[in-house]
Amino acid sequence: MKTLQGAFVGAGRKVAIVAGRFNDFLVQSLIKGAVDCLVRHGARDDDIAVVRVPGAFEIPPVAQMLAESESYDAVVCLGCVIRGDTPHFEYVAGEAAKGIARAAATTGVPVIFGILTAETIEQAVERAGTKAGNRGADAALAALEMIDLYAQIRKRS
Ligand code: INI
Repeated sequence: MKTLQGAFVGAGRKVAIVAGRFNDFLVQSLIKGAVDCLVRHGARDDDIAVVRVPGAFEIPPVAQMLAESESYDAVVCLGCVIRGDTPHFEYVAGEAAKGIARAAATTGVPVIFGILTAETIEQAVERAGTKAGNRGADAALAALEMIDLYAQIRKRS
């Protein structure tokens, strides 16, 4: 039996991070966690680009452009959507998830979903670098793993 799985190699990897500005207090922590994770795995700070967009709804088209640019090995999408009193949350989070999945499926470049979707601000805070970890760092790690996995699969086919 052969098991294929990606290694966490940061050296030489070029990664774009697309981050919403909405709920910026929390998104800043996600960006910090993602950059810290990439650099600690060997990526060069100069090889990481952070691209800011207004909110999570705007992340997919920009992620798609970056993935198609052939300048990055992976695109990490970061944002924070918190449920309010209206159905707005469903539209924003739903479109972000669908668009990111589409970008990943159509470009052949790993496009990673690192958007926090939370019922409350407290839940979001817990996942942005406090007691439930940092979703930005998790997303960066997933990006490194997927870059390496894609390379292995391409080499074999
Ligand atoms: N954008 C977010 O990233 N998070 C949210 O919680 C949010 N809410 O709740 O409204 C949000 N809305 C803005 C949206 O992403 C777009 O920027 C806006 O609708 C303009 O297209």
